[in-house]
Amino acid sequence: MRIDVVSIFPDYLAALDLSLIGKAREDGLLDVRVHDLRDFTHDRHRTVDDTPYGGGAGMVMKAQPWAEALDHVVAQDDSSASAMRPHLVVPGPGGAPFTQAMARELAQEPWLAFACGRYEGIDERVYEHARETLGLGVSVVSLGDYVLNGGEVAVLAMVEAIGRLVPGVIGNAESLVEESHEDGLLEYPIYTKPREWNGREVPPILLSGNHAAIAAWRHEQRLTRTAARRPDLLHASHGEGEAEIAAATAADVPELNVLFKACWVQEALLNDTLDIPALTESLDDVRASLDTTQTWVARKGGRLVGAVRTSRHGDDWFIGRLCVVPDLRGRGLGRRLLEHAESTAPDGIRTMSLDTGALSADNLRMYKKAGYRVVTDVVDVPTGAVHLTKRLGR
Ligand code: JD8
Repeated sequence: MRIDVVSIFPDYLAALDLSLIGKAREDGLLDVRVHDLRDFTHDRHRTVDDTPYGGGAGMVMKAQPWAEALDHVVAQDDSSASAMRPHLVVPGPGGAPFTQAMARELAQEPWLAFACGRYEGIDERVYEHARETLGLGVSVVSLGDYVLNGGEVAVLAMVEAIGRLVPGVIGNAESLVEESHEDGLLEYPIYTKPREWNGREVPPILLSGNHAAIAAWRHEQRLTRTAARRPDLLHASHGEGEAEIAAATAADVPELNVLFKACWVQEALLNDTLDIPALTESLDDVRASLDTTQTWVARKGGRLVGAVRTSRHGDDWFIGRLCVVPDLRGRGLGRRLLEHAESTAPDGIRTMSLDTGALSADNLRMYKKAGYRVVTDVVDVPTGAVHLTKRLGR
C-alpha cells in the first residue's frame, strides 16, 4: 500500500518510522511518503494561511498550496500503487467517525493520501479541486468527539490502524481476530508469568490446558466486559437500530429460502461444491423445516438479515443454518444469533454442536472463539463440511 501525507509539520509524522509501521516500510509492504505543504508555496514567508472571508477567529489554510501539493502527489503515480489515483482522507472534527470497520475498508485501498489541516481548517475549494479536478475519492474523517489542533495526530492513529491490517504487516494475522472492535466485543483479560504475583493468582482455568474451556471462558469475559464498559457495542449494528431476533413463522419461509440461497453461495465457492442442502433444498423443504427445528429470524428495519435454527438430538443441541446477509457480516450479528441459539437450549443438554464448511475460515474462527472444536469421529457430516462441538459445564 502507498500512503502520502501532506502537513506543515512533517516531523510530526516521524513516528511512522518506528515499530511495526517502520518495519513494514523497510519490508516494502508500506510505501509511506511525507510532504511539507510549505514546499508548495512561492513567497518568501512560505505562507499557507490567511484570514477567513466573512470574518471570524483564526486563520484558514489557502487553497493554492494545497492544490499544488495534491497535484504533485497524484502526479507521482509510479509503479508501487496499482491504482492511478489515491483515495484522499482529510481528518476533521466534523468528519465521519473513524472505526475499525472503516480501517478495514481503507486497508483494501492500494493508495491513500492524507491531508493534515491546521488553523481553523482548509479552504473548502480544495475539497472541490480534489473531487472534481483530480477525480479523487475524498473522505472527511474524525478520530473522535474531542478537538485537536490539527490533523497530524489523527493521521498517525489512522495510518497505524489501517497499516497493521495490510497483509504481512502483523506477523501473526491470527492475533488480529481476537481484538476489540474486530467483532464488536472488547478483549478478555490477559496474564503472563508469574502464576502468583503480589498474592494475586492467575485464573486457574487458564492453567487447565483445556483449550475449549479456556475459549469459552474468554468469550464469557469478553461479553461481560463489553456489557459493563461498552453496552452500546453489544447492540450496535451501526445505526438504523439493532436487528430483532424472533421465532420464525410460515410467513418467513419465502424470505428464508432466499436468504439460505444467498448466504450459501459464498460457502459453495469457498468449499468448491454445490452439494449443500441450503442450496439444493426446495421451498417446501424450508417450510417443513419449521416443524422439525426451532428457527429464529433476525430482522432489521423489516428486512430479513439473518437466521439460525436449533434441534435436539439426545443431550446434544444442534445449531444449524446460522447465516447473516453478506452486507452485514463482521458486525457481531452472527455472534448474537449463535448466543441466542445457545441460550434457548433446554435443560439436560450436555453439548452444543454445528457443521460448517471445512474451508469456511471466518465461520470456523467465530465458532472456535465461542469454544467449539472440530471433531472428526462423527458420521453423517455433509461432504466438505466439518462437525464442531462444545461441551457445556452444566
Ligand atoms: C483536523 C484543524 C483544528 C478544528 C478549530 C481547533 C480529527 N477528532 C478530531 N478533533 N479535531 C480534529 C481536527 C482538528 C483540526 C484539523 C482535525 C485541522 N484543526 C481546528 C476546528 C475548530 N480548530 C479531529 N480527525
